[in-house]
Amino acid sequence: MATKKRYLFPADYMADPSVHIFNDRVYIYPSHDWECENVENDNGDQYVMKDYHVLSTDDPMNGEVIDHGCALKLEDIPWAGRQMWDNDCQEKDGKYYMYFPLKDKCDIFRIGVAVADCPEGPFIPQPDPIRGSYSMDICVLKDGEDYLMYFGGLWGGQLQRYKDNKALESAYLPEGEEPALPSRVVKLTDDMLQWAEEPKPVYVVDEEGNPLKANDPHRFFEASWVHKHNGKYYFSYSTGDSHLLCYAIGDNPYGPFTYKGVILTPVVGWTTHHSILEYKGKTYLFHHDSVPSGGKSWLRSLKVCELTYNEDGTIQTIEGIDE
Ligand code: FUB
Repeated sequence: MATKKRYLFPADYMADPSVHIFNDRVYIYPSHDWECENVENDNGDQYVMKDYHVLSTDDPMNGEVIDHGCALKLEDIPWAGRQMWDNDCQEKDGKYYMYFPLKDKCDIFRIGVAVADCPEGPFIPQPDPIRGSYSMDICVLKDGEDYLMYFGGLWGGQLQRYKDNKALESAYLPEGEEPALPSRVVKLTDDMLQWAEEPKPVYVVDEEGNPLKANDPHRFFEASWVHKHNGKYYFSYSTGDSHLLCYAIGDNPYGPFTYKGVILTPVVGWTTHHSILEYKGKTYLFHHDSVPSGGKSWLRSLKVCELTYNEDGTIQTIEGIDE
């Protein structure tokens, strides 16, 4: 049977939803797509986002979706160059911390933090990005007392420009049978404003414990998301140029995570990006596609559907294209 899906916010083009429950409501932190004149390229120059809105609802499939308005914009960020891509938000001690990737004035992705008193913002940016930060596509997991940031993405996401958290003289993207480039995970400091340690690679391995290879269509590309289910950690991600959302399961938030399968087959549009949330006894997949814009990959629309686990904890694959 086809999975019932809903376009969450037909009034505007938004993408890359990061979703959390705050004060018993579902808060959605998307990126905000804009029309652009640029030619589409592998650097993602067509993704010209320059602000963030926050949305919320108390019923993802049927309820009203409220747009709380602009929560943070490019011109308010002192170090801003261009392109506010996928953000995430977490709460600690009554404050809300938005983490966002943005290219600085030298066109290098850094990760910024902005702080608010309520989940809908407005968010006030820190004067500088997180020290030593790089790349994009952020997810922050609250794990007990710890807050763990996952980040990184290939091609336009610039992850191939770094090794052991240092910039390379020349970018290096593994090929063929070489191990795929992994996402990164790092603990945040108690004040939520910096990294508390050196980021570590997040390995996705096969059933024998070998890292997935660069030529595997199921390897990590971007859009890390981590959620917990029945005591296990689920690391899910986009495979970029093979256009899948995949997942892997582990016993530890730092991994390794054992590859398990495909969550969502390709959608209309180049990118696929998501989050997974359990709310009021149901599990939801939030994602985007480019159907409403007639396939323009840089004008995406937010979507939601229910996600179903099998008894063994694996996830049933959802079709990305509706009949
Ligand atoms: O929205 C810009 C970029 O496109 C995101 O950072 C990627 O995950 C992809 O969705």
